[in-house]
Amino acid sequence: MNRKSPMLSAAISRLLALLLFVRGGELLAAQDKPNILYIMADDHAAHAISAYGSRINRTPNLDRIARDGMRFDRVFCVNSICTPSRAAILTGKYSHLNGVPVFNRFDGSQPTVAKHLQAAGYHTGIIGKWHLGSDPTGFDCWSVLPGQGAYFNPAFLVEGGRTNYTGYVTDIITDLSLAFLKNRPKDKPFFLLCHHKAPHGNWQPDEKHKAQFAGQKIPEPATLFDDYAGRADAIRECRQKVLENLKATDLKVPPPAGLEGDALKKWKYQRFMQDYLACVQSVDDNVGRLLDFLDKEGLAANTIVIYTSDQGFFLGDHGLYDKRFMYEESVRMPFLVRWPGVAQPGSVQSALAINVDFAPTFMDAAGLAVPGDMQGRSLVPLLRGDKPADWRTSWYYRYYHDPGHHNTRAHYGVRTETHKLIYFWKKDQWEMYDLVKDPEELRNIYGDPSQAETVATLKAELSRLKKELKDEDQFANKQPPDGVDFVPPKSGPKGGRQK
Ligand SMILES: [Ca+2]
Repeated sequence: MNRKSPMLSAAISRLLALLLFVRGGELLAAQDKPNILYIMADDHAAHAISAYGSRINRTPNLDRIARDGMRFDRVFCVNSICTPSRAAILTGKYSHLNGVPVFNRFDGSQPTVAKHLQAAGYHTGIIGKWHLGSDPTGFDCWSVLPGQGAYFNPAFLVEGGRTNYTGYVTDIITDLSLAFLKNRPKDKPFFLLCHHKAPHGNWQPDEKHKAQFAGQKIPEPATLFDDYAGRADAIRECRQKVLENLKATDLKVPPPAGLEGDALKKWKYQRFMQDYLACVQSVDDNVGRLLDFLDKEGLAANTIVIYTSDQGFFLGDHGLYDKRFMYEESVRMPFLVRWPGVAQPGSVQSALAINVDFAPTFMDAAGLAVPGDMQGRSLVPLLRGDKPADWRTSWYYRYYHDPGHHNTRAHYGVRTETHKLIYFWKKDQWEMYDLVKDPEELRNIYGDPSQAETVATLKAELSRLKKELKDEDQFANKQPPDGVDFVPPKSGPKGGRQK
């Protein structure tokens, strides 16, 4: 029985050879896959990046990515707050399917792009702001801020405990990212999410930059004194207004005596923007450090570098700060991609893209099939400069956190190449904007009789998208409780973890 037939031996040999060949091929293929360095800031609006034509600051290192790669001009966040955007990016799914409509805990047992890439041989890491409550899954290495984290001397959660650091958070996130890159297994491609806390409120700049904007008059946005005429109630009712709602902890110094009304609003705008822009400047410096490292190590040619933010931000636009609303400044994400040999240097892409496209893009870039449960679409063809004939001409938005920190009304809507329709479903109020004639979204034309046909077309499109995306009002009337912000430790070395 021990005697093998020559035929069987030959078959086994062939099988072994084939296995070795496949194994070798896999290894070779793994090394050929591009590395992915995904850098995401928090609340960094595109209109505070010089590559996007900023009137208020210069960002030379972010501009390097745009100069050497592609600038996307129309990338949008489908639920414009921190935690839901992050869940949408990881899963490639809208909030109603990934289970994170508000600031609630992410169920880390669900599939994510990190898990898929890890399974395909990528060395995966997440460093910096996480804000999803549960421990990260799908990462070989993680070091994340608890909740929002601290600007100075931050603690980080790591596998099995916490580590305290001395210094400024943007520098430390970069240091830890560089350590990840230096210590990575060199025979594997890497997937690193470098997530900055900055420039999130309450905007605490580092020593190097804190005085940079102090003596300057930062140009005001054209809509700083928007009077909200003709709009739905939501914008009047919200508490994210520069004049009324910026707190003493946001402004840090009391306003000069006697200032009121428009003069006080102007002063508050200057004060918060000085700190916001100083925080951005540190992010820019630190992105430069990462780019320099890739150059020095010879990694730049095979590494996709992305710079984005979890959503946009009102920089005094419409008299507001923060995000949440479906207006352009809030939902528009910067998205700069350097991919040598694929994205043409200095190119610009204006196709409509959304943050649920990021996970499919990473899959596609890694040569993997996009899982059927992801709702986004790979941006790789757009990066190559080929816009598919059937590319989307509209996208769907839904915000749930009502009343939330800023008394912002829940709404959903659709944006096309030319128009935007918004429905505040708890108020049964509508807004519609013609983005070509009114790019600043000041004239609500929903009730204009001459627009009836456009209203009907957009309502039909809104219903179509809602159905296609399987939004069955899962969270329309009941939200999971908020639970991602850090709770101070009660006792013991592991206290304070969000489980
Ligand atoms: Ca954010």
